[in-house]
Amino acid sequence: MQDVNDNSPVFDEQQYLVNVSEAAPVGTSVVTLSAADADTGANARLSFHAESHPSSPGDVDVGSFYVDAERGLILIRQRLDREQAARLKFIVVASDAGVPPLSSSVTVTVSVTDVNDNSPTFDQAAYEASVSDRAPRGQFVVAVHASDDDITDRGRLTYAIVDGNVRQAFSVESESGVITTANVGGHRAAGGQSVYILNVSASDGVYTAFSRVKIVVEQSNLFTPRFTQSVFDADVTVNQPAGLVVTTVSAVDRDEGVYGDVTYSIVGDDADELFDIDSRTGMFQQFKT
Ligand SMILES: [Ca+2]
Ligand SMILES: [Ca+2]
Ligand SMILES: [Ca+2]
Ligand SMILES: [Ca+2]
Repeated sequence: MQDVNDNSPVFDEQQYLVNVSEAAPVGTSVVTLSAADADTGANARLSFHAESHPSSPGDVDVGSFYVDAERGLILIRQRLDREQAARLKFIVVASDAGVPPLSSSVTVTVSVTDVNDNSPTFDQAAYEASVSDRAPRGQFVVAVHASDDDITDRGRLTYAIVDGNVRQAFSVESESGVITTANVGGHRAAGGQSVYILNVSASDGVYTAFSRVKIVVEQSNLFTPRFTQSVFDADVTVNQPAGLVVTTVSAVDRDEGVYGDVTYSIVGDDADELFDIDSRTGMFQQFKT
């Protein structure tokens, strides 16, 4: 008696959920689908093919896989990238060879698991900050931050200062990226500098990114000007032409920059009517008497 094709193929599973590493090479087998057909002969001889899922139209998801028509074996056809597509969904249809054929379909969902295949990236190529040279140890200066597309590296990046940290003036908290003062105070007395260019790194344990941090150490006013002599003697004669130089006083200030600039002035009720001083040079001149 001739068999009638009155049974559709039936998949062993209602749906297939599989995990595949994004590092799996092309050709890796993902899963083997299995279906049964209660008929006999050609009416039960099954073949498989893939179609795009209504929720993932287009060829991207289904195109990532190759379906072996006879065995129901699914292989990776194109390299997977979790950062591009973390979940791929498609339909596999099982058809018998009856005339006409009967078929049924099942959804295959592939979750792509993460590997560390991306480098961290700093939010900024360069950072700038300033801090007083009298800042106490541990004062906040600036926070650097990097991100990483790999989900397994979220919150796991570590930061370091790899170059430019003369005399260990600064330190960075390896987990937060917060840069604080470590040895800035008194840096000038130790011959320190006023501008630091730090090279900082962010690492996920395999890949490392770099950024630049410019820190200006603002000078504070530490020293009082001191005259080079406690007394400057000068002879003054009457009837001299105005402008005769009587003497030149000088004082030094150990501060750098503007705080080290010394200006001169005469203090006294009468003296400034008789004499004039050059505020920049300290040159002391007599008015006509
Ligand atoms: Ca059948
Ligand atoms: Ca990737
Ligand atoms: Ca990474
Ligand atoms: Ca990854």
